[in-house]
Amino acid sequence: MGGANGKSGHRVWRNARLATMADGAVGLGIVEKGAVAARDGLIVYAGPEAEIPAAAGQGAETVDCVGRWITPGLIDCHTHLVYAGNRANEFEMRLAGATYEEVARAGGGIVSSVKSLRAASEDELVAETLPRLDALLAEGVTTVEVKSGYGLDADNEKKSLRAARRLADERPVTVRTTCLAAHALPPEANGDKDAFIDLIAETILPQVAAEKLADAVDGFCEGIAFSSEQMARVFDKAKALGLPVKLHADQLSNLHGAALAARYGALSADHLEYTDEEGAAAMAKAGTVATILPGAYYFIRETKKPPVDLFRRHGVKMAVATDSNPGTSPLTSLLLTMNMAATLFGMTVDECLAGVTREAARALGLLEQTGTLEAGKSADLAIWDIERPAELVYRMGFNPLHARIWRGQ
Ligand code: DI6
Ligand code: FE
Repeated sequence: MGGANGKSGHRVWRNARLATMADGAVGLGIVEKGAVAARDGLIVYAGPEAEIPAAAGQGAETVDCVGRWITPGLIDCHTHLVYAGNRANEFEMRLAGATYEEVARAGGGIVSSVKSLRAASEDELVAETLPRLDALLAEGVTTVEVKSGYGLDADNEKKSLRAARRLADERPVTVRTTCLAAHALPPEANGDKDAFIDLIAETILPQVAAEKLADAVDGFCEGIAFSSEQMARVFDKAKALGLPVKLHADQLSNLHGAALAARYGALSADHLEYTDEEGAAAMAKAGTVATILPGAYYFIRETKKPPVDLFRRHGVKMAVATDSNPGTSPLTSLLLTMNMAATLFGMTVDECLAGVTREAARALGLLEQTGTLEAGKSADLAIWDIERPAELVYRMGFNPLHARIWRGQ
């Protein structure tokens, strides 16, 4: 490699069509005859090729895109990518008519993933996760969020988060980690949810924070998991430790998780099938992003859809993510996820594309760094063999990615 000036760190992609996704731009922020220039991993120019400043273009290595489309690199802002084994057996049991209770009694559910994760070494976790990460990257993902939540004790939560951090050493991708210790009750808690919340607040979160293993704290606020009062205790601790929060909210019932998340200024509230108008209004006021997760809705054959129209009316920003996990969304395609968000929930092409770029960056608190094609941001790009952006949402099981650029490379 190496450019005309002998440095590989200065490049221009020219003869391209851009969907800049810039905040405030009309629609996708389309530039028909566009160019993107990057220096030392940062975008120094994105706009009409005819207007590229001399300083941004001169001496750069030039890439002719031959009219291809460039979007920001995709961002999967909600995954449980680090786990061991899988739950295909449960899937088969459910297909044969078994109920959730029967699956759980046969040792299934989140607890079966906890058992597998605890038995796996950190190296094994990294090795098992890489193929899933590679599937995401193959479709242009440049930033991925990864949650813990299958460890459920201090050592195993930390092991998961360390494995997640190591993914960024193994592949050219930005990884954001989230501590989801409040995901489920581990067997050794003997049904005592409050005592487990104490363990999270007094032991797990302080250790995770001290070792800087998490960028945010999440929880599962649900009848089958934790109440809003219990989640509030976790969030109080997260705030005290200086960590932003997110929440699995209102997925299977309305425990007013969206409002709780908003009250804590959460970066995002996720799922939201049962969120009501009060919750949507609170999220809008707090600037909390609604993360829409159609994979789980599809896979567990939910019937209640998230109120996307309510979010539109209140001006709540919507992200779209895979929720990649072994139990309810064994999905590693953001392209298919966009198709599901459009087909199942009526999201528009523009909303889907914003949901996996700009709004996903916002949901991770990374909007200053990535998510749009704008000067000053990381040169994270996806270059596509398509004629129009709608093709990225329209196709199922086809990958038109031509190239993926992470931090200019
Ligand atoms: N909501 C979900 O759908 C998943 N976690 C969560 O908080 C379920 C994860 C699993 O079953 O392994
Ligand atoms: Fe999830």
